[in-house]
Amino acid sequence: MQQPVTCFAPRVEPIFDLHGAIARGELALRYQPIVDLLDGSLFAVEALVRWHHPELGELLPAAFLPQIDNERDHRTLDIWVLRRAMEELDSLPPALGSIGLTINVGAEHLAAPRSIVELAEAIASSSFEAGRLVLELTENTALRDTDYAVSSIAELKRAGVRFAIDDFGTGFATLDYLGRLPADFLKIDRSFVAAFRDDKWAAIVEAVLALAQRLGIATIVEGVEQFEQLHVIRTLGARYAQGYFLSRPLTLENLKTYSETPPRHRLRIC
Ligand code: G
Ligand code: MN
Repeated sequence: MQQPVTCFAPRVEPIFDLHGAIARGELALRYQPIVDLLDGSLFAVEALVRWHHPELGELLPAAFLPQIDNERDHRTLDIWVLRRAMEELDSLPPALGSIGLTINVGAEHLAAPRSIVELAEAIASSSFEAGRLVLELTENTALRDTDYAVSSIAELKRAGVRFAIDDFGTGFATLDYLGRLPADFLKIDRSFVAAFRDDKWAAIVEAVLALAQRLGIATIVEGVEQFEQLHVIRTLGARYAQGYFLSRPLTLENLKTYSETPPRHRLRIC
């Protein structure tokens, strides 16, 4: 008698399985220093996620974020990064005890009520001081409900959290945002610094710095890769800077070593 043929469909694991990656411990954080240009002291670190993918190798957010196509999973990732970074920084020696921590949060999530509750709960349940926390609002799509986002920001600000507008000057992070969102910091996108050779771009950055100052918002210039760029932004009056010239994103271990660098050496001034 002929045996019935049983057909098993091959089990296809999704290649970008975020929940699986979290469960298997494939995500890790790096910390990129943000330096105070007044004296070279370490002001804060930006937490940046890496995915050690078993098949694709080490992935940067730019490689995998576009593959995660639902807001719920983006929020899961943001919250995972927030919790892990607060926990790791809390484990640092007291000398590093007061540095700030910046976390990337999709600005569009601030319009999702559940997201605000999740953020507030994660912050409240940690022993990390909320006043050290800066949420960087990044934008992939236009913020649909700015009014709601403004009230969400206000609520988290009452807990002591501060806000930065990330990648300012590109995409959706426009002047309109500066007017509407109660930001504490403005992160000037690295493409402006990259274009510095041209006087026109230096003039734009100078004008943005002046505008931020007028609005009482502190500026963080991103993507500083060369001494000349550092020199120009200091001359133009930027307060904080971040970029490969100052430091690449570091492991927690290397951050401890970096924190021992004499502050003025970071700015290459004697
Ligand atoms: O969008 P956001 O500013 O959060 O992006 C941070 C990303 O920018 C990180 O992936 C980080 O590694 C990268 N980055 C940080 N400093 C520099 C730099 O000086 N040059 C370039 N090209 N990229 C940088
Ligand atoms: Mn950022």
